[in-house]
Amino acid sequence: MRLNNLSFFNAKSTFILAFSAFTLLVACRTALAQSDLKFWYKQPARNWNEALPIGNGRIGAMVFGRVDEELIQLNEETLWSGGPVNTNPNPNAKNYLPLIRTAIANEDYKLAEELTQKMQGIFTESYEPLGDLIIKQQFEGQPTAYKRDLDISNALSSTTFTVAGVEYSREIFISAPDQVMMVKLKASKKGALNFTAATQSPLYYNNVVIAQNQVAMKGQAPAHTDPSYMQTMEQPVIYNDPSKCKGMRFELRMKVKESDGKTVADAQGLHVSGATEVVLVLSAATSFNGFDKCPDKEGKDESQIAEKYLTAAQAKTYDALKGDHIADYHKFFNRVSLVINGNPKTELPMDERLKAYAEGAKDAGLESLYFQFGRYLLISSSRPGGIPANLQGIWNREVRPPWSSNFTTNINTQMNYWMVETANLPELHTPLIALIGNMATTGKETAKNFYGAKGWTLNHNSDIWATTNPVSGSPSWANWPVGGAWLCQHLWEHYQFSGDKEYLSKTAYPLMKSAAEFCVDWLIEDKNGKLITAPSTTPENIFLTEKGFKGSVSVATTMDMAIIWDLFTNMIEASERLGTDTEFRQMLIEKRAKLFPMQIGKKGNLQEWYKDWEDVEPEHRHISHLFGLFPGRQISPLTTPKFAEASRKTMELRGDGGTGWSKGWKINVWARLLDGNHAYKLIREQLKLTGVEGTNYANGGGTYPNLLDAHPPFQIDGNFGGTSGITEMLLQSHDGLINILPAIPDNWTSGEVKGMKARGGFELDIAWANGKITQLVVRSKLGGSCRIGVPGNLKAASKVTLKAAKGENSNAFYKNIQPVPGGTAIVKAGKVAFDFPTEAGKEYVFKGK
Ligand code: FUC
Repeated sequence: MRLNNLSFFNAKSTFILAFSAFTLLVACRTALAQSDLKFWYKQPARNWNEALPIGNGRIGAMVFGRVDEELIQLNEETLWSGGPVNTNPNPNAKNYLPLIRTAIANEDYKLAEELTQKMQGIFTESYEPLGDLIIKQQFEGQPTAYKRDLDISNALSSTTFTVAGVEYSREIFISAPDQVMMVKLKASKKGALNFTAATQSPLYYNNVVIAQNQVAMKGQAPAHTDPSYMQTMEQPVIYNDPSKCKGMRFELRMKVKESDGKTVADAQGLHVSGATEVVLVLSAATSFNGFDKCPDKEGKDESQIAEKYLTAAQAKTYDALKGDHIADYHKFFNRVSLVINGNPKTELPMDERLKAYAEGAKDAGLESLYFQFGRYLLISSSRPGGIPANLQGIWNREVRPPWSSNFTTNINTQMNYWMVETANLPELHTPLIALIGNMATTGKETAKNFYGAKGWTLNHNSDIWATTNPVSGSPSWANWPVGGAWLCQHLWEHYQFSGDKEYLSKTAYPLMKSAAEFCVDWLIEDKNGKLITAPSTTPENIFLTEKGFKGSVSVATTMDMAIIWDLFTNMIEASERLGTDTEFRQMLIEKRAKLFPMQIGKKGNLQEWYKDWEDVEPEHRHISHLFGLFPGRQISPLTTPKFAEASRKTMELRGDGGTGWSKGWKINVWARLLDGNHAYKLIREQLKLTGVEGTNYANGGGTYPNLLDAHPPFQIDGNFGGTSGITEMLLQSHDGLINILPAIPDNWTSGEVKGMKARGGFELDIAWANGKITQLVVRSKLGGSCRIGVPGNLKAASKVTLKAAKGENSNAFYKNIQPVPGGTAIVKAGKVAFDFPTEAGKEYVFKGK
């Protein structure tokens, strides 16, 4: 609904602000540095959940920091089982569609469930580990003064200890510009370094000597790996596909780059003796050559690629490699800094710090570190030209990892990227965008073969081969063809933040349009003329009918309709922005108006199903029906207060429990409900130290000693979701204005965040104290009117007229969504909304008053 008057914002007058708009190109900003971004431990990692992750997007490592047998577990992001996907594994699938629809129309949900299972295909493949680097070092005596740390402000890991009066150190990093992993070992006494560096893999492999100071580990990935939850009598991991179209090759190279000692190489590894300082360099590659190429016979020459990186690194000094690595990392990391309550310092190692926090200690520094750790992890696992961060980012040690360590697209993959634009890392979005492009290719086949529909579709998970079909298993998760439509939100948001029209027209729009075409075909009319999806599920929840049947297949789940509403709305705006496709746009406007509507249930909650059924598991970890509130924009306390209130009720009924990513999601939702204190409560719960290994839903959630999120098991989405939640507490820009500090908890009495992004190409620095802005800086990349909602009043600084916000936001990126009277939460928070004009490339400074 549109309104001409924003008087409820409580903005009384027009403010003419004095001075100093100065031109400053956003790109040329001084690097921001945030201290306190190193965390450490007094002892080596006892298990994987204590080891520390490093990575350059492609190569990943978990550093255990062990003294006499250092373990560094390695990954390469393209190393997956399998090969190009069969897009028609179940040619009969679509024949069941009319039968399912009849069963649902007859309200025979049992039959519908059974028939829906016939519309299923094959499982995805698995992300595989590369292997281990083991450094065996001989010592006489026990280590003292042990310390290992991870410095996320420089992406460096180090381990130091003393044995028999000799200080030893190891410094490790993985460089993106040079595509190598560097390990520098040092001893304080001349000639005291004696070690063997060996490599091994849980996959098929063979170690060979390349030169006196260089070895290679050559291996092959499985042709197929069954998901870990599949229990059949058959071989779960199969090697050697005779067609050479499955099972990629890989190679790891390791070389002594610099040493003042002696090196000998054999099949056991590199043996170094009598050295004081040694630099090892490692490189890795696979034969993966694209989602649609046979990885063996059409594969890349992995050996040549690994060799090329090693040779290039040889020409540079260790210090030059390190300097370039840090400079490259800073380019991303230093764009955003966050200080909460002054980031109070602590002397505690991370495991003890987490324990103290779980026991109730205040540690705002840990909260801001956790925010930055999410950014660190994404920079380390998702680089342009590469593969997106999977369920474990790029860090996996198992041949059959939990849920195949794949791309689970009914929440998890999207959660990985929720913060990428707001936390100023837009380039890191591109691997996901590229994968969406691949999914659209296979997804067109899935749309045709499984649904007899146009366009492209994706179900609840995928892999490096861009699998899109419904996998086998319970329809509650397997049959869910709106995964592609959801991912299209990422295509749109990448434009919303950058304003890059060429990207919108060439990349995003065609993919969005094709996904919308699928949805148009997939929707059918119900007897009242509403458009519904059928069959329809809502991940991964089960309803209980009046007759006591427990099922998952019905029609028009709230999430289905919300995702389609989101895609249609984004498409409508995209075609307006591009000035194209008038007829298609009109058709979408008409269809959107007929979508089965959101409903409020008898408990005052937002209904999850088309009927007001009970949940079999009322505290289920998924909160799919709240898609419209987050990550969507159909519901907001400002624009649809009634549905926002129903969403709040739903959240109360679901409770604050849940596994790792579920809590991450809930932080975002409470922030969107503008309830900072509730969001904060969940941050504290998410940071609760856990040692729980294995899969455990009941006792779920928490953070491992290495700061990685526990589903359990480890799943990286919770980390990224947590970072996103904090961004949503600091800044929102989805519902008609830039809402500054929309959900600051009482505990964050003061703070400063720099470099956050808002839609329409704005970048903001926000400083606050006692719930009021002290300084606000807005940098405009694209120009245009800027509408801000701020707690308290603003005064002076730039030569710009600050007017009370009125009527429609004229900025194209904020059009079509207008606050309504009754959308009062912002007023309750004492907010004032202003408009001011901006010019591209200029910076505007305001002070609180
Ligand atoms: C979804 C979740 C599971 C798990 C899996 C990877 O299916 O429901 O809990 O996180 O993704």
